[in-house]
Amino acid sequence: MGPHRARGGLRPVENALGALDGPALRSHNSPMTRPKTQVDVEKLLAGDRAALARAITLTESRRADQRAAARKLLDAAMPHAGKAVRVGITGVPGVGKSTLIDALGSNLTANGQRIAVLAVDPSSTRTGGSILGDKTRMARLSTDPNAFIRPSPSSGTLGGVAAKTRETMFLCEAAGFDVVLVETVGAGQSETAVADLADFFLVLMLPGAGDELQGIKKGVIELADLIAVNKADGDNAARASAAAAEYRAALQILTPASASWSPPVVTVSGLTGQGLGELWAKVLDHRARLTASGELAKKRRGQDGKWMWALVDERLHQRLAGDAAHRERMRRIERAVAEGEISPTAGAEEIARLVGL
Ligand SMILES: Nc1nc2c(ncn2[C@@H]2O[C@H](COP(=O)(O)OP(=O)(O)O)[C@@H](O)[C@H]2O)c(=O)[nH]1
Ligand SMILES: [Mg+2]
Repeated sequence: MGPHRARGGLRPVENALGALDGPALRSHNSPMTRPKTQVDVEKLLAGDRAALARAITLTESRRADQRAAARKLLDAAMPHAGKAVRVGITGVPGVGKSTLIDALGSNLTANGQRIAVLAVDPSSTRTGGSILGDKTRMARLSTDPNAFIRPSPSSGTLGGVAAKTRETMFLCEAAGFDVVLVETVGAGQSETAVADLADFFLVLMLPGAGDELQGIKKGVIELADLIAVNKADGDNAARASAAAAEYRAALQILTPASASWSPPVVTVSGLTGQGLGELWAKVLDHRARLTASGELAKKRRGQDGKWMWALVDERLHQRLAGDAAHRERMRRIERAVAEGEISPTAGAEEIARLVGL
């Protein structure tokens, strides 16, 4: 994409910059004097990847002054966000998410689109970070000038990580990315968090499913806008079709979340690329239907409300956990509750009092 792709109805960049008074965000400093976290908004909006990367780093900062600068930056970026197709992708580790994203994303960039890939993995501090592994699984996209790959922040509460991912998504959109793919591990609550920031939620399954739905909780099936049985290649092809039939039956007993969309089940192979064209056609069909019915706009507004509360939760959490004395006090309260010395209600009361609630 050219750096000055036209976007209809935008505020002039000068106005956006005008909203960003303050030393941390001035755009005229020479690179020599510019602090690492300073963001050139004009470059960000023109799609500059280095500016985008710096902007994301700024939003992930925990320093109070940088948090304030990050909020200003987001305010400037938000009017330019909102146009991307947002797809969340989940499935158990090993189901082939990264491989599929690499293939699907490469098809899309070959079509002239710019793709951002984000990851939500609140456990990555414990596992040592999976994104390096993911980058090797996304060999094509990681060297594609029209793709941008970014791991989730490596720590924080799930709500906080998801809130940061959401901010990252908005920044990518402001930088002109057409599609944002968010990968999450099929564990814990992260699927719900990702479903809450996506327009379309894609659940990947393995062939040879069986009734137990492979450790994926039934609640996740209910979130799916599409189930794709992956690895439908070679010897697996027949088993994949059988699994797809099972999931179709499982979905039939659920009431679809939308009157204009019944989640389909398809078979795909991220390895061979089989079925990926049909899969993307479904994403676009879903988009067209929910746009026409007004449901997409409504869904996004609902997500904004949840985002706001996630931000509030995160700030409260940081207020509590950011203070060593508070941390020690909370550990003691927790122990006292666990040992039955005080009631959970009394413990919560004491913790709330620490932040003046
Ligand atoms: N046969 C086959 N293997 C695949 C396919 N997609 C991924 N794999 C393999 O499955 C393993 C896990 O893939 P990966 O994309 O890292 O899964 P993730 O953990 O869900 O991101 C790797 O060894 C891949 O080569 C596929 O479509 N067909
Ligand atoms: Mg992966």
